[in-house]
Amino acid sequence: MSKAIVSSFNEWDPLEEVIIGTLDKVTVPFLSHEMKVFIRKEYWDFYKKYGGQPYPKEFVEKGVKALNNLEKVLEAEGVKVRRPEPVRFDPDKRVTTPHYESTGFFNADVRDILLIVGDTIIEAPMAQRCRAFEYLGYQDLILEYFKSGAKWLCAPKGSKSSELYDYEYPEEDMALFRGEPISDTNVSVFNGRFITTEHEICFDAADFVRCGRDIFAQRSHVTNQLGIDWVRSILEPTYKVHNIKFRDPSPVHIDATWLPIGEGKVLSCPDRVCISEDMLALFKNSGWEIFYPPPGEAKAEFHMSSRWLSMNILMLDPERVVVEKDELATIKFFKKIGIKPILVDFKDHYMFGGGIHCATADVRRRGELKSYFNN
Ligand code: DAV
Repeated sequence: MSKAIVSSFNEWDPLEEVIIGTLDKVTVPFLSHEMKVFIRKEYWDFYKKYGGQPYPKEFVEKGVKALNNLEKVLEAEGVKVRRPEPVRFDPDKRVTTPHYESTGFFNADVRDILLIVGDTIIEAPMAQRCRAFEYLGYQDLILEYFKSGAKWLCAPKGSKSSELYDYEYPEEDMALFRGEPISDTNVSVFNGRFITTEHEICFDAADFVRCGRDIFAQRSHVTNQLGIDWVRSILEPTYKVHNIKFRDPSPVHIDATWLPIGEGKVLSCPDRVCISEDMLALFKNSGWEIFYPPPGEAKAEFHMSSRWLSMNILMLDPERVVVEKDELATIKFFKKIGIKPILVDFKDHYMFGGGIHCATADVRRRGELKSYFNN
């Protein structure tokens, strides 16, 4: 039995240790070009006005409380929770690189940055300029894990120069909010066009989900094919990294679209179904069942996400799931399929773009590396 502190191969083995991010010194991102696919249009004026400044205090206080609620619930379930050190740098400060100027954004959605595969922590380069330095908030914690025996890899950070972004990307195709049904099939993404180009490697860790020896990755606005190819080059031949595609006009992060919840069970967002024939065949031929959860219904602010944060859940083990307490339909759905919902008051974090899965990174799950597919 492995005693490694960092050891996590899938999304559902019994959870023993987890990182929850922080909203410490969260800063309103500038409405830069690449953020326009991410922020809902009705909030563009807010981001134009406040970009680079701290978020209004009352939003932050509520968001912090939501993260603390999650910490308490997980601890009560016997999970060891780690939080990053307080941010020591000044995220309000404008960062100047040889290619751009920006400010920091936030640290809460640790899933976006850290891809943990087995005993290896991979730091993602991130695609959005305002998130390029977010990794700084996790350095102490990762160093500690490194000293305890974990492997630590940093993906090529790239330059995030203007060549990485498609400045001609049509505005009418931006932030087609992910998850809301769309009738027009002629949107840019369906023709293989994204806000990021293939100029250099870029990815967010949250575009990857882990199922033992098989890892599924989507090309999105924040993860390009070079990013997926880099992860594949690092993890092969122990792991297979598959490209998977969904009918999503504005893909950013896979974990409110396609989320494995146990051996042979995956949640699929009904508004953005899988359109990769080969992947559907792989799941089917390996005996996997696809579950379609109901839409989210919590009353919350959604600045940069769809309402499908309801399915952005965290499995404690194959029998227990952490769900937002107001997502009543989702709670009912899990009960119906025999999974016990553990409730948390979390919706005030939604406005920062993430759900429960986003705000966490599972450091250790009790279990071994296995294959769940007939490849
Ligand atoms: O449905 O808007 C949310 C995931 C963000 N980390 C969505 C995707």
